[in-house]
Amino acid sequence: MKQLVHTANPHEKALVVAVIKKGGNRIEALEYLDELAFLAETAGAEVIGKIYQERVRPDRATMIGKGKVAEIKEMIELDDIQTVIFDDDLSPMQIRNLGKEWQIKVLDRSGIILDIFASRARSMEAKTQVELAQLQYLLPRLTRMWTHLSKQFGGIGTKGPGETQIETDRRLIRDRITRLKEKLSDIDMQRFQQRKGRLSLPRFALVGYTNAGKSTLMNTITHADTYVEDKLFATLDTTVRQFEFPGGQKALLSDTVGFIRKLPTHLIASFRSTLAEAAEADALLHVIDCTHSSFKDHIRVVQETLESLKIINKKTILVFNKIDALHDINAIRELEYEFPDCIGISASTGLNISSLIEKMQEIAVDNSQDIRILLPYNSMQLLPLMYESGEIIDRQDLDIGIMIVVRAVKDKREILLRQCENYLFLD
Ligand SMILES: Nc1nc2c(ncn2[C@@H]2O[C@H](COP(=O)(O)OP(=O)(O)OP(=O)(O)O)[C@@H](O)[C@H]2O)c(=O)[nH]1
Ligand SMILES: [Mg+2]
Repeated sequence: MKQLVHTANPHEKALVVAVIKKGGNRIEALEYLDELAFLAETAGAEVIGKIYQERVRPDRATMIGKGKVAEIKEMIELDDIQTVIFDDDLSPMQIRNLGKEWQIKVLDRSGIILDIFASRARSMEAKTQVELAQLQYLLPRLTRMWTHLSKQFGGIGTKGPGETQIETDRRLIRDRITRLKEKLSDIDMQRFQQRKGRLSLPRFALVGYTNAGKSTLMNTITHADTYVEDKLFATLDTTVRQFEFPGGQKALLSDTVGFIRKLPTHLIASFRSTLAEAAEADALLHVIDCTHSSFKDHIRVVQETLESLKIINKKTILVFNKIDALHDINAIRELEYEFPDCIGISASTGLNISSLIEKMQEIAVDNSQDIRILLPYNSMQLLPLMYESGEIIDRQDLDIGIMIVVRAVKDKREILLRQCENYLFLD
């Protein structure tokens, strides 16, 4: 299928708009409007204005009231605005009505997020996942007006399936969705095999809100060179790296896509395989930018997203990052009081990283155990199992057999103990 080729025009002028519930938390709503502006800028727009309207409930036909529609129309003409972006998902009818009234492109938060993902996807897996989510988002919105607008205006929010595809009927899109799902399940299977084939070491996964500093922490812990940027959704794929604790014990750390409020559900669903690494980890490092004014809300969003992915009851360390930029360093004491099992660090300066690593090592040690086995030469068929079960700490080829010490993680340990019951060497 042809991918859309429109690239975001860096000077596309945009307005961001939110409807705030009357009597609701206005400060929080305004912070989310700032976040929407950041998303729009990440997508390449220049945000000219942030507008909100307090309402008891959104207008069914236009989301905002008639007066606001007229006010925005004036701004559009005055400032040569090309796009209006809403914080909440718009219905196809609302998009149609507003597009007709303003004669410019009207998008919503999900559309922008999908657009950013589309421009950032590099691997085959990420591209397939994003395309699937885009098509699922597009399907109910496939109206003539939308098609008309996307052709006319291009740019941000229209980086979807190719124009020719938009004009074809829904059945074709449904067929494509089926094929993409099949392709993803093949990729899932490959990934599963890869993970199975990987050395059984204690596994940690970084999770957190976008821009919290996950990739920076990945680089600090594993001395790697993962892409870091002060933009939303710098990382879309999962990378896994091996690292060593002081003393030499090995473990794995994975970095993956960040979460955000109102992440389109299709997108979460299609990134399931990317997030499998977190689902199977022994423990999660939930990274939080504690300098962000809405960080508590970010914690909640991440927890809810993990729950929707059925990643629950995992051992989790709350990692309050960026403490180097905290105005009041004592604030970290309050956090420690409020959130037991948390730790304050700075991924970029290295502050307190060693305490974090200590905490991780405790988990790794709890989860793995050294097993000494004396394997006679007539039972060599069990030797590969030793290597699959964990890290080989010691191996001596003796006259009577091979003396081997395996550091096995919890789930592999039981199999190993069962199979080698007769050869355990207890000193
Ligand atoms: N002051 C300060 N900035 C940091 C720290 N850690 C990360 N940053 C900055 O925060 C921004 C985001 O960092 P990333 O590591 O890309 O964040 P991420 O969580 O991987 O983000 P996504 O991949 O987009 O979800 C970058 O500009 C980093 O330089 C820190 O400890 N202190
Ligand atoms: Mg990242």
